[in-house]
Amino acid sequence: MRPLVFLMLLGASALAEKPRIIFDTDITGDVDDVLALTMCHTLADRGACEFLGVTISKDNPLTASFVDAQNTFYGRPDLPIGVTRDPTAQKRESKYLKLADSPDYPHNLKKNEDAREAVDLLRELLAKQPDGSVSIISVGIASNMANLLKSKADAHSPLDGPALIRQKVKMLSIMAGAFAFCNNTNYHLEANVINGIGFMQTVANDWPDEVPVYWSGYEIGEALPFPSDSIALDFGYMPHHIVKEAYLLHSGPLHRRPCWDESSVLQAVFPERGFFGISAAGRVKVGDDGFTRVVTPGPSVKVARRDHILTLTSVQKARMLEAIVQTTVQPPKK
Ligand SMILES: [Ca+2]
Repeated sequence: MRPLVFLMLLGASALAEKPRIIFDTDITGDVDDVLALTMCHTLADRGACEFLGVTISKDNPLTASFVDAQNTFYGRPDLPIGVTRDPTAQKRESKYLKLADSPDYPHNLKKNEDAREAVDLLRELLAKQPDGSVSIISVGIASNMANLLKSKADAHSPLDGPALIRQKVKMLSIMAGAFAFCNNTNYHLEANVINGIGFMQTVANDWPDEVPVYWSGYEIGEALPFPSDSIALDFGYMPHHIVKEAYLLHSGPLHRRPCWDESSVLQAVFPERGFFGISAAGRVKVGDDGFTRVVTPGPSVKVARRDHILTLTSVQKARMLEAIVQTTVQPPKK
């Protein structure tokens, strides 16, 4: 093979390995979803990943409009958006979604009724990608992930949900649960689980064994407080900044909001960069009260090594927080 052809093929294969990400969010109550969505955009701008679309797992009439406003702000006005239409998905008020109605943030998609249904969009996006190439980042309740698992063959793919995931998904990077002492207890019941326990049990029970799941527990985000100084100082490059305004509406100027959801973005895009430690693999079990625990394989315990729990040393913590800040404050690409 001529060297040039070999190099071109090598380049093509390196490009093919760039993570293709889908961001599944409950962007309503907490503001870390907004910062995490920004990271999906800025990391795609830097060429670190390809951003395929956003699905929304909670119910609020302004979710799709806000996400479209933020996507437009970051130069992706046509990024596909899907919303859950599951009547059992949690309805949630928001302190910041009203920014979608501001003239400062123009965009086209104004009503959830005009957005795609989340699972239909997930199935279409997955079916169109190369095998094993998609990293799903899920940072809210698991309504969309559970309903994807329950989905049947359709016009997008002849495969059912688990088979489609097995074929197309490289990893699930999920913010859910608690796996260490955190929030002053060793029995923390984490919001993404307890606001939809049945959904999270479906994911823990039925996600295919062959597709790794990286769990960022409550303790990870709790160890990563977003610096309020950055909100005050780093977003002045635009007269109106949707991230800064959402953060201030939710947390005010002094609060250092934990970076729960941002951690899962970084793990999905840079899984081999050592931002985190990874605990012994096993199986996450979700109790009926929403408590999460890990069962590890042993001589008498036969469970697949599907689930990995993220851990942080103090050095990783500092490095990680700086990476989150720098990718969050990065201006939109012109
Ligand atoms: Ca969230």
